[in-house]
Amino acid sequence: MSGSSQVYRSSTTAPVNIAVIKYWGKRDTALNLPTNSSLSVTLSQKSLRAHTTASCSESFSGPDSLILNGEKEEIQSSKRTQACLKNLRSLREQLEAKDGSLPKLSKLTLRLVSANNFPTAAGLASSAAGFAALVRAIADLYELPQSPEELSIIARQGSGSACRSLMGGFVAWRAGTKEDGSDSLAEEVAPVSHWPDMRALVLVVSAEKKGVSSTAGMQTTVETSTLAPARFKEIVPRRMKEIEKAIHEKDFETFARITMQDSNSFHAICLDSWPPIHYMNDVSRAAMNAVETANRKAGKLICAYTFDAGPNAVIYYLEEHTHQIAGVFRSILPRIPGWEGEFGEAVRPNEFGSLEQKSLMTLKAGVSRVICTGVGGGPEKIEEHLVDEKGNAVPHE
Ligand code: 2P0
Repeated sequence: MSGSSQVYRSSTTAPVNIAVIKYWGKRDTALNLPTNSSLSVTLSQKSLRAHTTASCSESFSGPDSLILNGEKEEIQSSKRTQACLKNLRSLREQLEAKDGSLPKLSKLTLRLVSANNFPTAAGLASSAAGFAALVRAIADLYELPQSPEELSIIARQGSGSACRSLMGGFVAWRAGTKEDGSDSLAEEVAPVSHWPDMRALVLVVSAEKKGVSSTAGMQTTVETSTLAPARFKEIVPRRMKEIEKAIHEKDFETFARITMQDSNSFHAICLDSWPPIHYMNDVSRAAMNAVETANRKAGKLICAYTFDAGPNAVIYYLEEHTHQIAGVFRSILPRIPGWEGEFGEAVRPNEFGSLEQKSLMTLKAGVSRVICTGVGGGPEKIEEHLVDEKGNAVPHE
């Protein structure tokens, strides 16, 4: 193919990340600059991923477009998406200005097509994987030389937590201090290979779209919570140091304690906001109870719960404790979907969890699926395109 009909394409997949030190609060809402640093575990893309194709061509006309899970998204009015596109185009323009032989892709209409393999807005950080995939795919299409850290500054403007999905393993988002946000970026703390036996069991409590959006909730907290300033200034900076050390030393007990403390601290400042923000429900508390029971039975911390802006539980544990943790949940929830797949198949039901009856019944009634997964790698370039050679979106499955 040549000339004006050529369709340039690049595709990538990007992972979901689940924070163990939570981002909750912005010091700048336009640039998505956070009130504190945060740290997450990147989850395996075998279970959860966004897949995005970025394409451009002289034969495309009209404004840039995005199709997400088969539906056209309105991106012209989305300041966040526009900020990402503007930054990426400007980096491409710089390359084109330096090397006149490069095709002027920065001038062409972008057609973006994306699909998640999990429900959007189910409280599973779909915006993180989505913006990470979008930025990575366009950066590859434009053949940008920028590092994942540099691209994380762009993804952050799409959605704060997205900056942490540009890398695998254990990832810190440094809050930074500059007003322009140029030092508010993600950094790999340790790769997957450092602690590959880290597992995560997600209990999906609700696949409904969530009530209070993160963006609105964070603003309410920053403006009204009396507990939040201490969290931003003292508690999180201390915990970041402690948990990074725990990760480097593969000290699971410290990792687990801080993870649970920080989830509770985040939900405490939500409850301390006015009007108060509730994300956890009875099913979440039953999951907490199950984690505490497993830890008590083991006589040490072998698992840790964490909850985001919704009722779903994420439980971290090491592979060697699969039977004591995932096994107990499998025996309580044998028939719900999600036990198939690489990590889940290895889980045998364990009937000796000794969970009290009330929590048991609450979990049985309230958990709709599990996602049995583990720590995974960063975005991957793939040749499976969601836009065909002629520039048409491939129909959504
Ligand atoms: C986190 N969450 O660290 C925290 C914990 C939810 C609870 O990042 O407004 O979708 O797009 O920057 O990233 C969810 O907030 O918010 C989030 P925006 P985002 O994972």
